[in-house]
Amino acid sequence: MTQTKFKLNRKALFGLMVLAAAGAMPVQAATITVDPIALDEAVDTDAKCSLREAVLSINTGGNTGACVAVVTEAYGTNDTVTLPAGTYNLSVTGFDESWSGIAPNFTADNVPSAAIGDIDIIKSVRLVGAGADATIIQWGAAIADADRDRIFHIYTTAVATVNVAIEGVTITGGRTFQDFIAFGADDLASPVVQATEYYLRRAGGGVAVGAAANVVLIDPALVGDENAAGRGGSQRPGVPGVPGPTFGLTLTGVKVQDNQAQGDGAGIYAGAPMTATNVVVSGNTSTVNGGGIYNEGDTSVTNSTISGNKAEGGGGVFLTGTNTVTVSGTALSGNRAIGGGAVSGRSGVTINMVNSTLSGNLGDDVGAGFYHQGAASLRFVTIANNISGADAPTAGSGINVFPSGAVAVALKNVLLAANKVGWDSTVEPNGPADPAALASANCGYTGSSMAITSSGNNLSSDASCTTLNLATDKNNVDPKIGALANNGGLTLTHALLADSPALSAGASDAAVTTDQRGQPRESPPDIGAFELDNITESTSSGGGGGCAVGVDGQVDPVLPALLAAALTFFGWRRRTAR
Ligand SMILES: [Ca+2]
Ligand SMILES: [Ca+2]
Ligand SMILES: [Ca+2]
Ligand SMILES: [Ca+2]
Repeated sequence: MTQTKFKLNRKALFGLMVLAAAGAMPVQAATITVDPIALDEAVDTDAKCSLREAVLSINTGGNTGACVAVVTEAYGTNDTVTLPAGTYNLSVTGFDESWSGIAPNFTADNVPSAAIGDIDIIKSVRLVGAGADATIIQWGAAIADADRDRIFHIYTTAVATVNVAIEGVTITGGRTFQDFIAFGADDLASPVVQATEYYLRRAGGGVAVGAAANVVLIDPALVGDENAAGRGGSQRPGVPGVPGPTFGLTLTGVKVQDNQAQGDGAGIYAGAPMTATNVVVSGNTSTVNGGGIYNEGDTSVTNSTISGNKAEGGGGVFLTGTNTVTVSGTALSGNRAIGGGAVSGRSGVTINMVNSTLSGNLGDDVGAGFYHQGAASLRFVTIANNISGADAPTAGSGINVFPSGAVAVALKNVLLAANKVGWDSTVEPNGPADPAALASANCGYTGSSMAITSSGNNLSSDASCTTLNLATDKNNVDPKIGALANNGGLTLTHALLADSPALSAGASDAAVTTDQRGQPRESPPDIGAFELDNITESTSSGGGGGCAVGVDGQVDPVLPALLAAALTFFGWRRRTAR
């Protein structure tokens, strides 16, 4: 401002008076920029601001160590931590989740501390990286697996609302373990008299939202994830009727890769609503449920890839609680679980899936593709080449329902191709050498009824989808699709070949104007997640290149590598007495 005289009109003068009455110039939310070469430390020794020190600044609302928000800024809600390109190696070990009590009344104690182990975030904040391939957050190579913790934990009981946004980073190498607490009573129901065991189980290998530790009681005479009874500690934030703070997680342009959990949700444990956009969740391994994502909130996953994750239930995603989950523009491929290779949903969850592909997932027992107990709507979805065991004679591999009450999975413009059952993973642990020799079961059910309904214009390569029987449905027809490939867009798709019966055989849906790749839908549209444009339909010999996948079901080329990675999983368990 110059020193020359100026006139104030009455309106401007009033404005200044209001500002003066407020006591100060408006202050901005704080922004901290982390130094990529700073040591991971909670107490400053290097005069540089580390990620841990930055989050401690946000949590405490004051400059910590060498982290300084500029003077016109004040800590409050929605502060920002900027993470320039670099690799951020965590090295401060220690666990802030433990247990207390005397058998049988153990409870989990969850005291979030960003000073040790996982980076605990207890205030609303944005973490902004320079892009997932540029900003990497991981445990340092010198830190042994057993000393690692997850990467980020969003939880507190001290603040009413915590909304965290993470953008443009990779989160990798996180670990959570279960700790042995004590032996319980003898299990008299077991044919072999055997003591039950108490464990503290920690969820969320990469990112956890909510109280992610709980005490479980396990009967060693049994196997499987149903063999665990929770005992306190697993508060479910954001669930109606459950008091406590509410949390929200927004992930944009984030990769969550190669994390492990001896608990639910190896990649992401979302005990709260989550919005995930342009996210890659891959190579994560859980010994319980939710290899990629364990979700218990009203969540949306958009334009994302969920691949090569493993778990006991829900290799790609495990969905539970009472909420609605929307999946669009997303590929789920090469995930593996005992039940629900790509998707496993519980009865309270309504799933809306559109413009998405489930391909090449494995279910050692059942439901390699879409395995659900609740209501769902699938529109413009392609479900192909998923392979299951032979858990039940009526079970399906592409879609398997086990309805709880009067719910159904409704299909419209859905393409089902070469989903197989009958694989014996005890004989062929890497997946079947010859999928074409297995029985085809695009649709099926566990229990008493096929709760799959048609809203029209579906196509199945076999005759197993007996309830897809409207005039516009096509059964036992070779869909003529390409292998899972990059056909443009952000995610992998199965292109339609030029002579596919799915071409122009769909019904227009005003809410769906593009395909999975973002290409415009035509009128009438094609069935499935991929739209072949009319010009290509009439002039080309194929949609997106690659070899065709016939009705006999060739394994996708990406599958063998994913299967090899899966092998290291099932023996991966640790038990620690202390
Ligand atoms: Ca420092
Ligand atoms: Ca923690
Ligand atoms: Ca911590
Ligand atoms: Ca078309």
